[in-house]
Amino acid sequence: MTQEQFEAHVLRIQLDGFTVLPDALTAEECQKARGDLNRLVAEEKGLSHSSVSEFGAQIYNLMNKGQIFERLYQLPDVLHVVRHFLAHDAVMSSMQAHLIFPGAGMQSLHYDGSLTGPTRSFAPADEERRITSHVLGFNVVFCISEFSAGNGATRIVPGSHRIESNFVDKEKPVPGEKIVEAGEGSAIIFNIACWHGASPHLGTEPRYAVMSPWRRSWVRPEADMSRLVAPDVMQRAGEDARTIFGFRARAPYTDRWQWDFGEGRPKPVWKALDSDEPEVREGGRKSGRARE
Ligand SMILES: O=C(O)CCC(=O)C(=O)O
Repeated sequence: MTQEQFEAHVLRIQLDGFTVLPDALTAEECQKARGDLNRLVAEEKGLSHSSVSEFGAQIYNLMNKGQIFERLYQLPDVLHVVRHFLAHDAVMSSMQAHLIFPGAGMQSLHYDGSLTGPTRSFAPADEERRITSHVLGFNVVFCISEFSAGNGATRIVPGSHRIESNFVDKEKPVPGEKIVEAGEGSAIIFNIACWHGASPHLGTEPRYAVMSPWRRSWVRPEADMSRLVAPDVMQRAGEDARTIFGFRARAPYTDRWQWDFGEGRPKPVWKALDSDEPEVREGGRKSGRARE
């Protein structure tokens, strides 16, 4: 990406709330990802509480379920744009597929972040206003197959990221609403405060997408990736891994002198304090003190 292209993406995000990076993934990478998603849909279909249904499928924690998905947080152009708005220590908040099957209806317009914090406005003094002055999170939608009008592509209301009210009228058509048409391999990056939703699927082939949302390091993520990420995935993710998966964003849960801020965990001698079990933590306190 040239500097000129980067600046154009930044301006689009400021004006419209979203931009499209074409060719973020290659055709081969998309083909591999589709194969893995088909496998995962078949595997997860029969699980109790599975998110696979007649018209759609959500598959979570993809970084642990196929090596191809590890690419999605290693793309310099995507990271450049994300970090320009969310800072160098932005944290990946989740990684999930959203497949839409032929016949699926329209998903209501909504904005993200109302469960996890950034657009949650439930305190009386908020007077039903969201925080819109800064970008607090992005969703990054990877088009694992082409997005076109009629195949369930994401629709976005340009400029809606600036609306302070937390009310989204789901009934009325919204003027200026846009179906984002994008080629296979594109990455759609949008401010989570934008009103958006999937459009109806009138076609014949599934629409494949993988979402890798990002948050500021101090905003509660959709999932605590530091507890979810598999050890081999961490190892392959390189030196950025502890930032991307949110280890460095963890609040200390020890005395500050026992905490390694760079690593986002207790210092090795206090490792037992990492446990969720109070008995293990108590034993660790005794042996840590003896070893310090
Ligand atoms: O799949 C899409 O196009 C949008 C999905 C979405 O907005 C969501 O699941 O919150």
